[in-house]
Amino acid sequence: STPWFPRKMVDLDTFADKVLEMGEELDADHPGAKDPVYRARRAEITKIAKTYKTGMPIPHIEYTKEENETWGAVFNKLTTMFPSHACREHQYVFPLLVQNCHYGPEAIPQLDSVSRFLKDCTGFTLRPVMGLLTSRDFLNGLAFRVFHSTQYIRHHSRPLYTPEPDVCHELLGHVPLFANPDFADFSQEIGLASLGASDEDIERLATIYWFTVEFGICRQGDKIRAYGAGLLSSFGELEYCLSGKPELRPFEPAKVAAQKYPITEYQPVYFVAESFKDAQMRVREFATSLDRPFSVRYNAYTESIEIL
Ligand code: H2B
Ligand code: FE
Repeated sequence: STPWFPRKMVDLDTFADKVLEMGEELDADHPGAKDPVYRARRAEITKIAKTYKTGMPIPHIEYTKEENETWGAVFNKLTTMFPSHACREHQYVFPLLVQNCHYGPEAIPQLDSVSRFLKDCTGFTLRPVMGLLTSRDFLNGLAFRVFHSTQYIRHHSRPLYTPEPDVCHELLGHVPLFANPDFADFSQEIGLASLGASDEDIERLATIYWFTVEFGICRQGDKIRAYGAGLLSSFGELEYCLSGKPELRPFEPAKVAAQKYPITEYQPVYFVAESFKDAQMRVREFATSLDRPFSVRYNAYTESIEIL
């Protein structure tokens, strides 16, 4: 039988308290695990995500001086690399985020302002989330052009390291790409394919997501550039992925879907997309090979899924 999936935007409200590992309890090797002040602050911020409902503005967070400084350290380090390493779509949008959403080294931008900006660009919106969702829930959100975003920041003791998504990863890595129409379509395509998919197919789609939205690189003229958020938010790996050392292969979803990958070290292989449009068409084609007795379409007027 077909696994349950969200049919209307409000169905996403059911994801709020279904977070994995680090949602409420921090892993022992997390830099903030033994810091009670950090843990209390995390709990305060994730409470917003726990009670958030569709249609609400995302509550404003008054970030502390320490949190803003952590952000500033990450922002200053990464922005030196974007001109030479980020794809042109990321570079196009970044100054618009500075103008419209107060991106800059001084203070962490507010998710609500960023979400409104994305809505104007591509119809994507952000929802606050307590921590890692299951792959199924997370991908299902993309079908609605919804990106689940953390709102807390990494521990100040290691500004350039985090074992999990945080607001730096979301705002500097993911957000700029969701403002691009072709990338938005591409991401939604993975989301649509995930609705009601079998567990095995969710695993395949999560792997495709990993090698594209998180660790994708793309060809731009005679150069290659990074578009994956895991790369764009990691000073070390952003340098490494374009260094000529790792293996590069063409983006073919059926092959990508079967590729094993490490999650705590740099990737030994990256897949190169020719363009987001091309990648979307390939994922759409791949989706028809998945084991699902129906197809789906998103109705943007009613913000609901139609079953075909
Ligand atoms: N949950 C959250 N909150 N953020 C993510 O980036 C994320 C997730 N990534 N769940 C998902 C899993 C990804 O690793 C794939 C789809 O499994
Ligand atoms: Fe991510």
